[in-house]
Amino acid sequence: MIKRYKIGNPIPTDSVVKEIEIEQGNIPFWNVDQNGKSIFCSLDEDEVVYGLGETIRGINKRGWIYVSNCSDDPNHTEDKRSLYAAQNFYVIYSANKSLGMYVDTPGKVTFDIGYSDHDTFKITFDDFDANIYVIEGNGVKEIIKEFRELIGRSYVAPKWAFGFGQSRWSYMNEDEVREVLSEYEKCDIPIDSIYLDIDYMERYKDFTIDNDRFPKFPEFVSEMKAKDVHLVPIIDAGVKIEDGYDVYEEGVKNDYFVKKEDGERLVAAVWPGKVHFPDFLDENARKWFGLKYKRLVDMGIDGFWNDMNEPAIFYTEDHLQEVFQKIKCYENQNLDINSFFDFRGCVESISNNDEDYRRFYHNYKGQKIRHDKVHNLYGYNMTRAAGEAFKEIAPDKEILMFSRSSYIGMHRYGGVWCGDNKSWWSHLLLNIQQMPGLNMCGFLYSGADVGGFGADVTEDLMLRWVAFAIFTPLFRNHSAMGTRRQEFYRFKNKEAFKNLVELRYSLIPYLYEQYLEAINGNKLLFTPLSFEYPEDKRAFEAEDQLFVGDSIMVAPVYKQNTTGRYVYLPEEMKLFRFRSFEDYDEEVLGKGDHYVKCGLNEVLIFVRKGCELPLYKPAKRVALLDKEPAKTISF
Ligand code: MIG
Repeated sequence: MIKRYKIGNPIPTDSVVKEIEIEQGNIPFWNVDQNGKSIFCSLDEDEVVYGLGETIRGINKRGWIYVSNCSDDPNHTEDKRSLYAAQNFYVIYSANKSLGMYVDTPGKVTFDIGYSDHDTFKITFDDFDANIYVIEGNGVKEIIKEFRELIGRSYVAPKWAFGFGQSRWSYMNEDEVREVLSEYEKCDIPIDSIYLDIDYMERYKDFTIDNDRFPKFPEFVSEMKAKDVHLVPIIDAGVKIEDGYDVYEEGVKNDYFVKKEDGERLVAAVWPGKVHFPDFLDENARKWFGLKYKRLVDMGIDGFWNDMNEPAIFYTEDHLQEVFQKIKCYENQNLDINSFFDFRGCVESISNNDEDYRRFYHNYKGQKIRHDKVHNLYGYNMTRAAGEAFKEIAPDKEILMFSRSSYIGMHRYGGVWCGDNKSWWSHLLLNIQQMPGLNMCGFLYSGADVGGFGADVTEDLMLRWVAFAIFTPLFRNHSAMGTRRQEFYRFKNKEAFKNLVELRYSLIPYLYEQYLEAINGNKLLFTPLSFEYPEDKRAFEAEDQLFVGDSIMVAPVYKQNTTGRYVYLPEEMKLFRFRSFEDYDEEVLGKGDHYVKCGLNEVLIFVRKGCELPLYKPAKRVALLDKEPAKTISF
């Protein structure tokens, strides 16, 4: 049962699709502190808090402080409080209690989940305005189901988007893309898509193609299509200020860009140099920007990723001027330690500065609203622009779309990737732990940059990462400019990569079916163990194992220089240790702890009692998979 409580006068977010009447009275279990702009409740010793979508740390959020404030921060270390997303749904859960809550408000919210006080959950609002949905029901899965019904059906990605995707910042021209494909083909590794990062554009202008690098783009798209390979270009939020660039000129003419208090358009800088930001919150601007995707769709493109939409800001013209002014004052000074730190801080403050988010306004539902008040809706509405337009420009096409920044509601228009992680073992674990929270919030099509985006990957990390990522809907190898090249064919043990990726293709029909079932039945694809075993304390602590769909459990290895790992089985299961689709061994393991061997070329799949897992003959493309499974493994 869902109840809605209203605090203050919340700005609508368009995240829920059902109208729920406002409840009078207090939020059950919670206290309100008007002065502190906060609400708080106590947590029992055995209660966990799951949810909040794409955040740092474990599946259980208890013991840290999380701030919903979409941020372009490429250092996902444990001390951070905000990443790219704002997904304010969670459940407070134990063997005898399940309470779901969705805190719907577009501004900054702080979730202190037993950080200041282990036994208190405190939520503090920048603006004390919110719709709070409280969901009580028959068990945690029922609560999640009700919540997902409230927010509407999740975006459905095309089946080919479950194929392997290779990305890199950036493949610079047609020939580089051709080479990537031919190297994969030489190694017999399946692949369905190749991503184009910002350098495919002409001077980083959205919806343009650099003619020197991709001289006949539509022909090139067809050439790839003929090989069943999809090209997936990136779109950035900022629109380059350049005379003669139609997107810029139309935006100016029709007043589609965000403006400052005085009515001047905000000038910021990102990859293209100086840009204006489209006002995605303005219905007309959203419609206009969305229809621009048609250009690429008309060239045969059927997949996109939306980036830099927190929005990321390298600097704004205004703030830059302020910084220069200040620097002048320091110039002839004898910098003592205080002024030195001030000086350094002043220069470092130019990017993604909070102050900049208070400098511009949106035209949102007929009102002028300062950006910081609706900050968390920006990326959502960029992706919504595309999603709404696709229905119009390509009603019969399935288009892949995922975004970096997100808010609940965006899950109806696209998926997400988890942004700029690093080639760290801890980020493989983070990838595992982010999946259930994302699913709870409606983001089923998701995944992290496999192998890690920043920093240099090692072959063993890549193998272990792939052994997990073959289960995530988005399975994309992506890395940053300047880092070690990490296409699978660059490594020594090409055979192992081939076998792992082939195993992914064997699993795709099962994964896709379970994915659709999770969407249509408002369930999770990745389920924490404790949801299935609420009475089992150990299941609550197993934060590095997940059920994937109804039939299987995975327990990935995420530590270097190990030959296996401890696995906790909440019930008897049958372990299949795969080296390839054809080569595997199996054994039944009883409830309890086991040290399970797992080589770098192996994947552990645990089949639950009474369950079956169909495996298909590996194919080089999703489109080439057989209609019927080659075999079914079961317990
Ligand atoms: O400031 O387009 O998260 O995936 O490769 C970096 C270049 C901008 C950030 C994205 C990343 C992408 C990169 N972008």
